[in-house]
Amino acid sequence: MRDIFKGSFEDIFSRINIGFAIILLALGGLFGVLQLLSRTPGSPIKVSAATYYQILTGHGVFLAVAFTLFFIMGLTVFMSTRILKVDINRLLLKISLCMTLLGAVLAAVSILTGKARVLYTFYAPMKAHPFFYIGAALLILGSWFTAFALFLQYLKWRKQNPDREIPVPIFGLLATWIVWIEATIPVVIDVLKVYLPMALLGASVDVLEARTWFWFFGHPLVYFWLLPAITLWYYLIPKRLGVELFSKKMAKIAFILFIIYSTPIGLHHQLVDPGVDARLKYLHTVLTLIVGSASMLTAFNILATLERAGRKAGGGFFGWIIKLPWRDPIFSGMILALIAFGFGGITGIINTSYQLNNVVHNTSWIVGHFHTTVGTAVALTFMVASYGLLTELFNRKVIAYSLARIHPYLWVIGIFIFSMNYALAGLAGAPRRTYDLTFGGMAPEIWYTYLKAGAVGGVIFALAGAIFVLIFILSILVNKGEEVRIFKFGNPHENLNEKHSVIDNIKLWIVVAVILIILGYSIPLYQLYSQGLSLVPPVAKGL
Ligand code: HAS
Repeated sequence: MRDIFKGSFEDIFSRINIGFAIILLALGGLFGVLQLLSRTPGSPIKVSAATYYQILTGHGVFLAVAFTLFFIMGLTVFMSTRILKVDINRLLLKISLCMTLLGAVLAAVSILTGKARVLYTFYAPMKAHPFFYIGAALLILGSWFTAFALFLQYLKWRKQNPDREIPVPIFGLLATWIVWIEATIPVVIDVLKVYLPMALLGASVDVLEARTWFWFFGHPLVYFWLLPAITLWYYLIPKRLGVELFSKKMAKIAFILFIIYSTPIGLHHQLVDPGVDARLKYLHTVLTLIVGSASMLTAFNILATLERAGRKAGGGFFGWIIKLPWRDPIFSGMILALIAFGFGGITGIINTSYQLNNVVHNTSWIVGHFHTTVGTAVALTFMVASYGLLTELFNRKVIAYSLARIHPYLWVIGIFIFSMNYALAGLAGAPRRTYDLTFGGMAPEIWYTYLKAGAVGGVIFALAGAIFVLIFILSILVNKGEEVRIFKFGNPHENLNEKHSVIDNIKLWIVVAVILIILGYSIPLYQLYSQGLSLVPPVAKGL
C-alpha cells in the first residue's frame, strides 16, 4: 500500500484524487440505495423524513459534485503530464489538493452530522450550517489551482511547439477546465453574496436571485462532468480499436461548441420560475439546442470510428458491430455509456422544450434524465477507465477481471429499468425529492407500479457499482489478476503532424464565449435587480 505514495508528485496527486473519488462514489452510492428503498412504496426500509433529506443531500453532493470533481482533477494531471510531456506547476497542485480536501471534509461533516439537508442544489431560503457553504467555496476555489496548473502547462508546451496542433485529448481537458471556470464564477458570487450572509448572519434572501446565480453555474457544471468523459471516448476508443478517430476537426469543433454555448443557457432550469422574462427563457432554449448539437457531433464521430474499425476487422453492412471488442470492459463500458447518453440527451431536449418542461419539471422524469447522463454517460465512463488507471497509475493488476466484464452491462441494464420507470412515473405526475409519496392515500396506484419497478433497476445498478468498488479496492490491496494497459504510449493513433489552425486558437473561443455569456445573462440580471428583490427570512430546520 505504501507504494501508492511513491513516485512522481504528479502521480501521487492523481492517485489521491482518484482514490478519494472512488471512496466518495461508494459512500454516495450507499446513500442512493438507502433513499431509493426508503421512497419505494411497500419497502421494509423506511428512514425518517430528516434522514431522507440528509442522505439525499449526501447522495447528490458526494456523487454529482465531489466524485466527479476529484476524479477529473486526478485524470487531468495524469493525462496532461503523459501527453504533453512538459512539467506542471507542483505548488499549484499542492495548494489545490489541500484546499479541495479540506473543503470536501467540511461539507461532508456538515452533511453527515445532519446540519445540511439542503440537497445538492442548496436552494435558498433553506439554510445549512456555514461549514457546508465554506466547504463548497474551498472545493471550488481549490479546484481553480488545478485549472491554472493545466493552463500554464499548456502554455509552456505551446511555447516549445509553436506550430503544432493541439492533441485532441488536451483540447478536451482545456475545454473541460475553461467550462469549469465559466461555471464556477457565478456560484462563487452566489455563495459570497447570498449564502454566507444567510448562514453566518441570518440575512434574508431573494429566492429568484439565488436560483438565477445557481443555474448560471448549474448548467455548465453538467458539461464539466461530460467533457472529460467525451475526452476519454475520443482518446481511448480509437486507441483500443487501432484506428484513427473518424474526424479530429469534428471533435475539436464539438469542444469549441461546448466552450461557447455551455453557459448562457441556465434559464432552461428556470422555465417554470415566475419573474424571468419569457423571451429570455426562449433565447436560452435556442442556445441549449445549439449546444445539444455538439453531443450529436460526438455521437456521429464515435460511431463512424466504430464502423471504420469494425469494417477493417472484416465486418460487413451491420456485421462490423459484432467485430467490436464487446468483452473488453473499458470498450463496452464506454460504448454503453454513449448509448445511455443518447437516451439522456433525448430526454434533455424534451426538458428544454418550454411546454413539455411544464409536464416534467420537478417530477421523477428528471431523475431518469440525469441517471442516464451524469449517472451513466459520465460515471460509467469514469468507472471503466479506472480499470486502465489501476494498471497505468496505481501499478496494480485488476482482480476478478471476468466480473469487471459483466459490470458495465449490469450497470446499464439496471439504469435502463430504473430510468425508464422513473421517467414514466414522472409523466404520470410522481414528484421527485419527496419523502412521503402517498399524499395521504390520494396518490395514483400507477406511481407505485413504476416506482417499484424502478427500484428493481436501482438495486441492479447498485450491485454493479458495488462490484466495481470492490474490484478497485481489492485490486489495490491484493495486486493479482490482469494488467490492463490503455494509456501508456501517448496517442499513437493520432497523427500530430498537422500545423495548428484557427480551430486551435483557444483564446478566440474564450472571447466568443465571454461575449455570449454577457449577452445571455446581462439582461436577466438587469431585470432581476431592477424589479427589486423580495427578501424572505431563511428556513433552517434542525440547525
Ligand atoms: Fe440535463 C436537468 C436539458 C444534458 C444533467 N440535467 C438536469 C439535471 C441534471 C442534468 C443533473 O432543459 C437535474 C438538475 C436538478 O437537480 O434540477 N440536459 C438538457 C439538455 C442536454 C442535457 C438539452 N444534462 C445533460 C448532461 C448532464 C445533465 C450531459 C450530465 C452530465 N437538463 C436539461 C433541462 C433540465 C435538465 C432542461 C431541467 C429540467 C427541469 O425542469 O428541472 C443536452 O446537452 C443533451 C444533448 C445530447 C444529445 C444526444 C446525442 C446522441 C447520442 C446518441 C448516440 C448513441 C446511439 C446508439 C445513436 C442530443 C449521444 C448507438 C448504437 C450502437 C450500437 C453503438
